[in-house]
Amino acid sequence: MRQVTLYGAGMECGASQRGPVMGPAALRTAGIVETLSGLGHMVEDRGDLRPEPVAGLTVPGRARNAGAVAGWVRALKAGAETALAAGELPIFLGGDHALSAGTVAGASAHAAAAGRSLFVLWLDAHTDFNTFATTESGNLHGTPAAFFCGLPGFEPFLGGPLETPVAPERVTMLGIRSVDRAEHDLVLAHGLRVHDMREIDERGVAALLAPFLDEAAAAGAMLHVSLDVDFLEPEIAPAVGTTVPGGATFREAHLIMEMLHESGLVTSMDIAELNPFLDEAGRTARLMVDLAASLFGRRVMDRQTRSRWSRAA
Ligand code: Z70
Ligand code: MN
Ligand code: MN
Ligand code: MN
Repeated sequence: MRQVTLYGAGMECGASQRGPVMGPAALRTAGIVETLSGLGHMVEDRGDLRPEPVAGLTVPGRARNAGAVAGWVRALKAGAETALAAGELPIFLGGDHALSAGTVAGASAHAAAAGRSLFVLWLDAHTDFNTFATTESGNLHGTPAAFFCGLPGFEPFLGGPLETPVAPERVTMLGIRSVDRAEHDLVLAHGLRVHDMREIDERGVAALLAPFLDEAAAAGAMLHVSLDVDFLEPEIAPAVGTTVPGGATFREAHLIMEMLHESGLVTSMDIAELNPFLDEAGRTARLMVDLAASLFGRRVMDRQTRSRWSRAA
């Protein structure tokens, strides 16, 4: 049983299309509170966070809505730190993926204060590793991973440098199939563990994920999971602004969630990029809630075999 708290973060200023503002409401309508409560957890919906007001922010290059994004990043960083310090397992309901700049920064600040390391599992079609200098679109939802890994140039987000960046070698990305040229070189240079769809096809998600979870368990680490709707194949998850064909299947996604549950390692989570304006009668919102259910313990059969992870929930 976990103390799960939900925080709406309906930002859309980092995205190219409008609609993610409705993401938190759609996840609530799809029954996220009832579903997680039904699995035996203590679940509390803390309502929607609001961005901090940020005035007169200027950034180099072509970044769009930088002041508005900075306001959300600051509010979300503080929100994540407060929730984790209170012993909660927060789930942040997006909202565009720029929200993770704040949530992961908050989680890493908390981990540092608690003397633990933070591992990040990034489930996405995109690496979201652009900087103000490399972004081609200007959409800041393409930048959060570069921000929380401490790449230079993001000082406007917090009004100063990020004090507790995430070590890039503790970031594993799965599902990747769309990376910009300059972004690609940055990802390689910084040593993130990026597993593209080809690698999933060749080796399978379990073989890619298990060693990462083993390492996090051995380190006594905290684990933040950031799930972008576009990680999934668009035919099963159409409610997202940037659809990229060839995504993770229903079965791959559920297997990842079940392994995460079994690991007992997850300490915070984002559900990002849900755009209910593009959904088909709520099916993507319901799928995201079902995936969360698998992460929080829903299963088909009780396993007779012992879990491979010592800290299993
Ligand atoms: C592209 C950019 C992106 C999410 C699209 C796409 C980024 N690399 N991220 N959807 N979640 O514009 O920077
Ligand atoms: Mn993303
Ligand atoms: Mn994406
Ligand atoms: Mn996207």
